[in-house]
Amino acid sequence: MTFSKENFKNQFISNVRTLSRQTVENATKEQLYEALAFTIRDYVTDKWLKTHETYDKEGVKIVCYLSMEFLMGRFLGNAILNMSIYDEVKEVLSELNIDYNTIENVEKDPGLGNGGLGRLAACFLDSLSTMELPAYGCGIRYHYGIFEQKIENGYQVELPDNWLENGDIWGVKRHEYAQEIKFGGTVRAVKQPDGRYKFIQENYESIMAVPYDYPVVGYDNNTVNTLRLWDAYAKEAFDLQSFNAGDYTKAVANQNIAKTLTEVLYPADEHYAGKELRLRQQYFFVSATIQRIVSKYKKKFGNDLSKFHEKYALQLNDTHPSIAVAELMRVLIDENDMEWDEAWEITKKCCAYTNHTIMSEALEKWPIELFSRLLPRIYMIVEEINKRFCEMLINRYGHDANKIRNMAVVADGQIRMAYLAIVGSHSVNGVAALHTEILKSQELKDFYEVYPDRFNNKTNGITQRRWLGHANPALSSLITDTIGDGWYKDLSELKKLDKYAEDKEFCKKFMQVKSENKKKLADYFKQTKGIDIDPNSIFDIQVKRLHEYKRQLLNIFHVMSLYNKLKVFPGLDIVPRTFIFGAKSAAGYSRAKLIIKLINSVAELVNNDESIEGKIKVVFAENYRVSLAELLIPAADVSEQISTASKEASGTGNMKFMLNGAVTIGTLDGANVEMAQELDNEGIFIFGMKANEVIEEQNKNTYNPWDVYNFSSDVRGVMNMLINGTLDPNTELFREIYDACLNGYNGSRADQYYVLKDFESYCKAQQDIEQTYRNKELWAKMAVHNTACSGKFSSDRTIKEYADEIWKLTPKHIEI
Ligand code: 26V
Repeated sequence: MTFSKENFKNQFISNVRTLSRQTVENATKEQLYEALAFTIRDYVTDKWLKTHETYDKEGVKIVCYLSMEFLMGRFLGNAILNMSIYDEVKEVLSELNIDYNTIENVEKDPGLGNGGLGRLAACFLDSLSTMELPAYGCGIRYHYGIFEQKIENGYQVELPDNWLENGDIWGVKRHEYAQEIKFGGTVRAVKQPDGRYKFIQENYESIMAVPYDYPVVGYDNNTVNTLRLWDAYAKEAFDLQSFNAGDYTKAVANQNIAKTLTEVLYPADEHYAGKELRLRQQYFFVSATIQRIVSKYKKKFGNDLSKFHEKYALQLNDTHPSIAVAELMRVLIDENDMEWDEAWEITKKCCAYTNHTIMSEALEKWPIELFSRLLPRIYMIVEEINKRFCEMLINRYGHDANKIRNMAVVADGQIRMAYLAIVGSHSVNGVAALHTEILKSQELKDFYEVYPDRFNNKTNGITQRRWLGHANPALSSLITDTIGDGWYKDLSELKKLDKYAEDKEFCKKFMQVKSENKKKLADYFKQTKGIDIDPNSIFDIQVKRLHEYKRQLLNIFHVMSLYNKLKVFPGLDIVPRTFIFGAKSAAGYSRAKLIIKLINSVAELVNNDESIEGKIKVVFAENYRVSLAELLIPAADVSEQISTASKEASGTGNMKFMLNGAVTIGTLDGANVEMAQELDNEGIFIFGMKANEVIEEQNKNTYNPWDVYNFSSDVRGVMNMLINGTLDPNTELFREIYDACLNGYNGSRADQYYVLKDFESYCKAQQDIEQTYRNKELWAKMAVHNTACSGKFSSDRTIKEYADEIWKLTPKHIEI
């Protein structure tokens, strides 16, 4: 079915009629959304079928991107943009007196991820389809995504996010591919005539995994790949045997497990908690994926699995799916009679592991007790992997007990999932150059020594289709009018804009777009929060998960010190600024929640103090999510990327802001380092300790924040404000933050993320920014320069590197 405006219009009108028995004039916006989504889905379906038909017929190699999280954002707008029918759809709707944006906003934002890692997976899928690379995203169909955040009295309150409430228009349920997943029970070894053992899992409980497929539409081509999310169902609604025997509890137990398994996404990002349900989720989707691809392979290529790795690559998005190493071994050995050594070679050739954090709290280590009880056969395989790995180490290093204990996959009563992933993969990558270097020289030093060839870097990227094309249509048009539309598929084209940084006319237009985007955001805050912000003020934005290492505290301390200055010198000539924060905190992370309260208390104080004449304002944007990011990022003048150096593996928000012409204030951390390089240090304001200084300081442990306190009256002012009743009548409310900064709290070091240590340097960089902003021409030049230099940070570039160097995957053009 080819697209024509006329056909589209008729189909849309007819869908409104059949789906909701309404005329277009009388239909609600929800009904209109549904009809529009169905209409678009029809166009997608043709390409989708053709894509898979081609993959099947030609037996191409496919990558499975295994991830616990896919933070896709809304489907409709993205599909329309990628099919290049945005203008036509908008026109048809306006002919029918329908405002496209109102309809688009009806769609619930599928928040099946926490933050950077989940959004990266979504950007990767977009790039894979656009570059015509055969791929599946494989994950879990959580019924509840990341919680919806409300701010009540300055505190975060979490509400369930029932994203499926109004149906699931984009998901296609595939009963025919259901897989049985086995938990628990015992393993019986049976000696076979040839002397080998066969291992049989018995008395287990079964859960059925049923996939839902979602289309991933490539830009301006016919490729539609699949995001396959597995949902859990009880094998039999009732276990009749138990029921008849009077064991009601057991009879419904399966049902309960099935219900809870895919119920909710774990919302604690970068914090490992060792919860049984989480391990169940991991094995559930990994086992379903592997069983499915092995059986599909056999159907296509026969029962000989010796070339399996030539047809499937498995990319492990962090350690969460690293159980895949053992599950693939199990399927090859137990279910297909392969010998260990051959299975091991194939497994290593299939698997590749991406590390996304060096935060030790995030390291997954499962207790043997739990792991072996839930996955008895998988545990045996992990033990065997560990035994062979340790033997290899002994061969190499002799009986160096410390070395072996430090590196073992199973030690201290735990299974270390990162080590399992490294040992069972042919590739281990970090997500920015600095991050990979830190992995090699610190966290994974021992493994780098043993497997130097496995380690490589893949600097993250973002899709320009969503983060410029869709999020910032006005800037997209300006760019396309100036240098053509090649940037949609090749972001390095933006380099051509650099010469326009000198062109006053162009810069003026560029800043006009920014100004319009700022007005739109100001309207949003007026409508949703009733707050007035000045579109002419500097929009300074920090949006990301709330975490101490990301240092939202540093930002709000700077605001507090500015406020203190304005109180002392009311006439102080500063450029008006609006500080915008957006962040969800893990529900159980009390320090992070207190920081949210602090930001809101500062906002309350500053926004209502007439004596400072509105020179600074603070806004907490509630419920930060993909769709809100699409509104916020295009409106930013200043992008805050201020993590403690060495702690942020890459960051991807930093790239989105840069692409949209914001100027960064940041540390030399994660991908900021590479951004500064691309920019030639123009239009980026770097401050603070370097990664090696942080690491050295951590080792020395001689830093005393009281020295900073005694030296700086600004710091004293801010610290006092935390406990002197200015922010809250309860003077003890923020005592914990005060103590964490100055004295250490609950066993952690004083100022462990060096907020006070970097404070002065940060304030200096903020002053530089203000001075630069006063020079409108210089500022515009820097903004344009940022967009022009952001080409490297397309996820297309990242995916090409993965495909060429790790997956050995070639594009397959889909002909219609
Ligand atoms: C860990 C856990 C532990 C158990 C509970 C749920 C949960 C969820 C996520 C994680 C790992 C989070 C790691 C992560 O998101 N890292 C981020 O990855 C981005 C993409 O590579 C990168 O840009 C960010 O710098 C990095 O923090």
